[in-house]
Amino acid sequence: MNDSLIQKTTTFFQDTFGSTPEKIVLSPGRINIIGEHVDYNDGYVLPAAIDKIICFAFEKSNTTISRIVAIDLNQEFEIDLSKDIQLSSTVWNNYILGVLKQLQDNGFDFSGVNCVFSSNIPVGSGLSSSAALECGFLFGMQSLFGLDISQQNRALMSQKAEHWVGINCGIMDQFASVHGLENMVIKLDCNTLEFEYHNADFKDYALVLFDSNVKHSLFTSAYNKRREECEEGLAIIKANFPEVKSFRNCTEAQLLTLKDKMDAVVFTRVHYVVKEIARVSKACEALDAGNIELLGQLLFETHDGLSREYEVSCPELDYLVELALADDAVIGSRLMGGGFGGCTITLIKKGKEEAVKQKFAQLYQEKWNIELKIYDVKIGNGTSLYEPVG
Ligand code: GAF
Repeated sequence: MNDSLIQKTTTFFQDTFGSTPEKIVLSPGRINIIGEHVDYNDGYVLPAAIDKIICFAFEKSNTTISRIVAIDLNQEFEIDLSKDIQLSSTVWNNYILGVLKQLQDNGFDFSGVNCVFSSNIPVGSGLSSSAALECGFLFGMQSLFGLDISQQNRALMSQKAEHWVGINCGIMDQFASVHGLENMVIKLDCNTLEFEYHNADFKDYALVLFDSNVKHSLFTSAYNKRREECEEGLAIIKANFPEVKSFRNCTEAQLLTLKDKMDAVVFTRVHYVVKEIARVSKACEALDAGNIELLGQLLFETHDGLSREYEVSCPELDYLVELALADDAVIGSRLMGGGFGGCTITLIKKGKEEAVKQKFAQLYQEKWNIELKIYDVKIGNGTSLYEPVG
């Protein structure tokens, strides 16, 4: 699948610029097994890079002008790096502009590029095509100009690019896109950025993504608001328990004593966060022990929290999880990513996937009159240079 994407991108580059690309970069989207909305709350997350990628082809332009072409959108833009970088009204341009701005703000020495890219990561599905865009573009710039940027800083600079665009996101997506390894999930401590790889062996179960095919427009505002609510809650926790430095050190018992001291909505949000951080460690242990049934149960619990307490679900996603709960072949399912649309991540007994997929697709179509998209994903490598063989 990715071979044809690489071929298409390379050919398009040659047709557009009349030369062979100097660098080809592959940059993946991500899934997250568990640990949702806890990255910006200093919690643990369990993401992985996937085999759906953006392919970039680059060369230096040898001027201050960069020309960037999005093949699939049939759109392009130019930016003169000798002028101030400003936000554009075209959203995808901003992820790239944000990376260029990061490079400038950090004093790196680089000039213009010619770049084309093409993707097979579904956009707006919660698979982090934006992180793949930032991390891949940054890696291309780093490789072309020999910039000294560590893997960790690549993730951090890409995250800052996204903040510049307007989403006050955590580090999970960019970290997974940069650090992914085939068949491994990453247990990431979002406080220290220490991480360890764990085998992604789901035994008798297959991971399937059901894409609700909806994206509700309140995503950005609601996402930033959740972050503010958590900050408000944490300030109250710290004022009452000075030994607690972040949510990870706060026990549920401590939090419950503060119920009357917090706004009811804020309490509900942070209650979810404290429980979700604890669930990630349990889930990782269950995965290591091959107890996939327990892992599945934890996914259902997470969805319940995201839907009722954190309120980042939507009726279409809740419906997909209801279908999962009612099906004997499914042991776990939850919305994945920021929410308000996008995908559920679902564990299905191997051998039963096709029947479940067919059933869900039919019922979903009947209920919402929307086509359910379905992706089987493999866990793949992080951002890398493509070296053609032979
Ligand atoms: C989005 C954000 F970009 C991540 O940082 C993370 O907060 C996620 O939503 C929710 O877990 O993907």
